[in-house]
Amino acid sequence: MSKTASNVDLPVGRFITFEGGEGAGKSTQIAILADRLNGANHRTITTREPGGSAGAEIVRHLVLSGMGKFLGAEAEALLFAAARDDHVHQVIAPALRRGIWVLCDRFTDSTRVYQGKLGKVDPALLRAMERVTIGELRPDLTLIFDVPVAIGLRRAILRRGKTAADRFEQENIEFHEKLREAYRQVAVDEPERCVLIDANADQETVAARVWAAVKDRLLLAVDIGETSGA
Ligand code: Z5A
Repeated sequence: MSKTASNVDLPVGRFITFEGGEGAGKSTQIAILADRLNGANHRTITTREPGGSAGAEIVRHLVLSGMGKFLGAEAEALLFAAARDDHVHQVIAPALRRGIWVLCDRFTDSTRVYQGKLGKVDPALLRAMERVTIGELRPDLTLIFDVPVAIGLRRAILRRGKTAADRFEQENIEFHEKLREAYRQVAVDEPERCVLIDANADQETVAARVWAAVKDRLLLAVDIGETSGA
């Protein structure tokens, strides 16, 4: 979390966002990482977007039902922004100020990629919405889960079972291929913040990759009780 004049002297938690296409395994890995961090005495909460706060969950229902699609990409982006505004102010920022680690399933990169790159919403409009919704808040680390489209969609279908596909699962293969490419580009463009995680492996292997990235970027050896030779 970026330090601002109002929180500079307070304990500051770490903010990790999980990004990627359908069925990449984000939710699965968030739960595993939260257990691991809590076990290492870092108070940790998990949350998600759209949603994560009472107001934002209402918007989640609206958007994922597909109602936003008929309003167009810009209006849909505004809905995600409204949800994020509530989520940041009610949940994320207060937790970080209390020194709690926040693991969030999707955040601003989802808007940049889904509504920006895929929906062709003007980047200037997206930046303006970010100024309003998140201010100076930035993830300390963004893990981008990369998996071949066919595998991700197969996982999403298996998980969904007989329930209906949501708004974005209904998009065609070309959409999902572009989505994957756009996310890979985010990792290339912002290497200080982002780590691309090869998620085309079993859950334990992916979890080990996630933990290695978190250790490397955010945890000093002393924090996790390891010696420098470990
Ligand atoms: N969206 C947007 O457009 N703009 C925005 O600003 C924001 C969001 C914030 C939210 O969907 C949608 O909103 C999203 C983008 C858009 N698009 N869609 N759809 P969501 O919250 O309902 O779902 P999601 O974020 O896309 O996640 P997901 O598809 O549910 O997948 P996941 O969390 O990455 O995967 P998972 O649930 O952990 O795993 C899926 C299945 O695979 C499950 O059965 C697991 O047991 C299994 N799995 C997990 N890992 C593995 C491995 N390693 N091997 C094999 N099987 C695995």
